[in-house]
This record gives sequence, structure tokens and C-alpha cells, in this order.
Amino acid sequence: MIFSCGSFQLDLTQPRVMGIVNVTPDSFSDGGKFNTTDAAIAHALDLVEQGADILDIGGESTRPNATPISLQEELDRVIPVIEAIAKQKIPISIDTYKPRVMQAAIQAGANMVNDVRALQEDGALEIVAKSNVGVCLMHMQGTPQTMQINPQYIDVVNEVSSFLEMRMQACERAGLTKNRIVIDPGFGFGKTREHNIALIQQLETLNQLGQPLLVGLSRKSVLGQMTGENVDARLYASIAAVVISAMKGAKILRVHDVKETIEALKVVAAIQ
Ligand code: 7PJ
Repeated sequence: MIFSCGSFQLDLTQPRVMGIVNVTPDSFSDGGKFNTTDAAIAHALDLVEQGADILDIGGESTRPNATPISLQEELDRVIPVIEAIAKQKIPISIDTYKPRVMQAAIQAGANMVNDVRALQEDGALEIVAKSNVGVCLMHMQGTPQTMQINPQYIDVVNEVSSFLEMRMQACERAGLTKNRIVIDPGFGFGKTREHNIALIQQLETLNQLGQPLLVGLSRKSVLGQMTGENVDARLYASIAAVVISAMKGAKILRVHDVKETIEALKVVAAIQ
């Protein structure tokens, strides 16, 4: 399985690691630590050193209740980081739902768009389709401001699967070829603990959609609910989630802890 993202052809026979680079002062996990351009670039280079296969650059936090930021603020945060990292030989993903940020990021060297709204904003689909970048289509119920207020499903796995299939079809109608699309159930995005668990348990069902699966569970609150640990102490839980996800067929793991994740994935690879 080859994932085509811009000038990169990523072989997904073995799972790949997407390292998270937050250029946000309020991101729920490492918020405030890497909020300047230079610090974000240094963090990105460190993740490359640790062995990341993709870097995911995000300027606007999508944690529950996060305050939205302006287009200009988001551009000011992410574009200088992308321009600096584009010199590295590693695919760069832009984590945004804003079409104008996608456009500027692609121009600055991004190879992939990671969109928590699955290209549903006006113009997003067209911008990605007319480029050659890859895309991650993620499921979210509601918006970051409201999504954790009583999320409800009749059948969460079925509903997430149908949504992703609908967005895959929209992408294909717009001219995006299948080899440019990965899909993601969106853990924690309008989901209770039970919803998240059902999605992990039935990851194989989403695999049946035929597109590579991206999983983002790193340090998330569902892991905190399971372990009682706060966000700075969820490494072991995150590694457990990576191992389970990889064994259930996930092809891209979106994580904060790159080196540790790679080590865990080597164990999975060795026994498979
Ligand atoms: C995800 C994401 C995720 C994708 C965030 C956090 C919240 N993009 N962006 N999947 N999560 N594709 O990292 O905890 O799960 S931001």
C-alpha cells in the first residue's frame, strides 16, 4: 500500500509514525513549550532525529473548548515552521480545517493536509484536489467548542464508517485518487469513553473501507480515564494504544513520543 503525498511515496506495508508539532500556546499536552517558531522548528528537527516518518504541523488547538484563532494568527504560526522544515527530506502534514491555511501551507511545502473536518469547509476539497498532496479525512461529531457535550450515536462504528466513506467518495468525485487518501475515526472528537473504546475494538471494520487508517490516541483523555494518569504521564498508555492499533491494522500512528513509538512498533513488526 503506497500513500502518495506530494513528492513523497510512502510505503505503508509497515506502520509509519507521524510526529506531532504543535505551534500553539494552548495545546492540551505540550502547550506553551513550543509556542515560538524557533522552538517549534527545534522540536520538529528533534522528532526527525527520533525517526518520525511524517511531521504534523498544527497552529490551532482542536482540544475540547479551545478558543478558535484568526486566519492570520494561524498562518503566522505554521507557515514559517513549514518553510524551515521543508528543507528536510520528510513529508510535512498541515493540521488545519481552514482552506486558506491549506493553500498557503501547500505553497510553503506541505505534502499532506490533515483535516479534522474532512475537507467539508467551502473550497477545501478543491484546493487539495488541484494539488498533488495527500489528505487525512477525520471524523468529528460537532465542533471543538461543543463536541464533548453529550456526544450521541446509535451505532458509533457504523456512523463513523459511513461518514468516512461519504467523504472518500466526495474526494474521488473531486478528482483525488485513492492513493492520496487516509482515514481516521477521530478519537476524542465528539466521543465518550465508550465510543472511543468501541472504535478501537472495531478498528478492523474501518479497515474494510480499504483506505489506510490513521490513529491518534497519543496522551488523549480516554487514556487518562483508563489509567487515572494526567496528560504528562500517559506515555505507557499511549504505547499500549499504539500497539493495539497497529495490530488491528492502523498504518499511520499520530504521536507525541516518536522514539518510544518506533521501538514498540518494532516489537509488533517482529511478531507479525
Ligand atoms: C487528531 C488530529 C487525531 C488527526 C488532533 C490531540 C488533539 N488529527 N489532531 N487525528 N488529534 N488526524 O492531539 O490530542 O486524532 S489534535
